[in-house]
Amino acid sequence: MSKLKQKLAEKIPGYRDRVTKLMKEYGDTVVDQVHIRQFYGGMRGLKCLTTDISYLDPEEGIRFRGYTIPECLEKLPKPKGAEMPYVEGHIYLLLTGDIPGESEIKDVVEDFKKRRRVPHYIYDMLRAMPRDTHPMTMFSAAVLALQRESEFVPRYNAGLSKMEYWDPVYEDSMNLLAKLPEIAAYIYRMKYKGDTPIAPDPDLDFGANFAYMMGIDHPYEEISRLYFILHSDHESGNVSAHTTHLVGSALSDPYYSLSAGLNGLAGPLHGLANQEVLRWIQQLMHKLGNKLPTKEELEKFVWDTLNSGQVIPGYGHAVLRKTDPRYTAQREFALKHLPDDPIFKLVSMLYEVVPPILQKHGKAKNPWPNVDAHSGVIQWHYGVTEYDFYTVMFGVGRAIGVLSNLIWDRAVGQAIERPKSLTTEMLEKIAGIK
Ligand code: HAX
Repeated sequence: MSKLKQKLAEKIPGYRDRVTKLMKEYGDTVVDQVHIRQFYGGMRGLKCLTTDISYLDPEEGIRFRGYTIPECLEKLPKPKGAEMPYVEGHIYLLLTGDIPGESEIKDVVEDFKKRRRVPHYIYDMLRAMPRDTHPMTMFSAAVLALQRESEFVPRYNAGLSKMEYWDPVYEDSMNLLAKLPEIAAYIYRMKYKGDTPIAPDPDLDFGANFAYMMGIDHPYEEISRLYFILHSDHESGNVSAHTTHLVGSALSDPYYSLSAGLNGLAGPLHGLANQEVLRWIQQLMHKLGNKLPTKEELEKFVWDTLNSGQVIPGYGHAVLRKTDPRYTAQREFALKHLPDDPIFKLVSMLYEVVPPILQKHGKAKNPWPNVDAHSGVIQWHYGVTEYDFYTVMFGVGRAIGVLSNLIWDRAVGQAIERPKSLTTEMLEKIAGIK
């Protein structure tokens, strides 16, 4: 058994005891109230989910297992000479709550290498799809097609005890996570680089192997590690996390669950916003004959977007009320590695121009940039100009968080999700209208 799985096996009984105590002794304690606006307003703010893997404070942003992004980047072990930590170490942290040491890291890296091989039928299936299919459709379809590899399904069918569910869900999740960089890079090289996939390098870690298979040189492996870590988790109420959790609650295995979550990530209000940001910026550059706009030109473009009834992509958030620290982490990387990039300069100008306009516009509760406002510019700088691919990379990262959550869901015996609906007439009666 790997050190990571061993650690999980040690931690699960203590968590189960805490959950059992809460459920048995405090099950009727009131946590929140439901308001009519939340029935139609996407249940915004309703406290009815639980996760110990990350917590999103509206003012401070995300903490992974209690650690801020700068703390994670500083404390997690790094490959020799690298600027960014091992993605494998972040997986260890999300799953166990502990910062791994050198021997734990080596163990996870080696375990992932053993799980990497992608069955050939996945490539056959991807190749059979029309090449202009959106890469998120390809990515999600590949995850779904891998479902025949599930270890959860045969073990469940053989009569698995509920206490053991987490074990095959762990195996499926690790097998799946280890394969995602190769599937993503394969889609990229097949679709955009003249069908020239690059075989993985068995000696490289998760982030470096992805950069290698993308065919992009140093420091792209650093941005890959940063990108996957930053996008991994954002509490459990966002669409990709909640969908994965919901589908998994029916005991659909991790392949079904993650594929569903990725389909939610593919929406323009969620993960697809990173592609929308670059498309929007390109429209602007095109309009101005590829020169940097003046502040006035930029302000006009932002107002034109708003006045035509569209949202400003990369700005606003359902929970956050400050600049997203995932934006800031990417901005710091850009300031160090690509300070003179013209699109970075434009993204920086937008950071000055958009918030006051959104405040004046008066609708968005959060006028500040989110993660998606910055992810595209760095990718563009290193040659990944095919912006419809950006959400796939978000998906590789997001899989880390949602699958970690799924393992813990099964470990603590989370029930099938089934909230209750009311009719509009019932709500009118409750409101005293009828
Ligand atoms: N531009 C223009 N209007 C905006 C806006 C923006 N960036 N953000 C919010 N608003 C508008 C909303 O459309 C809404 O208008 P209506 O009342 O007419 O419906 C109003 O302001 C109130 O919305 P809100 O309460 O501030 O925001 P929500 O919680 O409803 O939605 C969103 C949060 C992220 C979906 C929203 O801010 C948005 O559409 N942003 C642009 C798209 C985007 O960047 N999405 C990525 C978010 C991060 C993420 O999940 N990444 O994966």
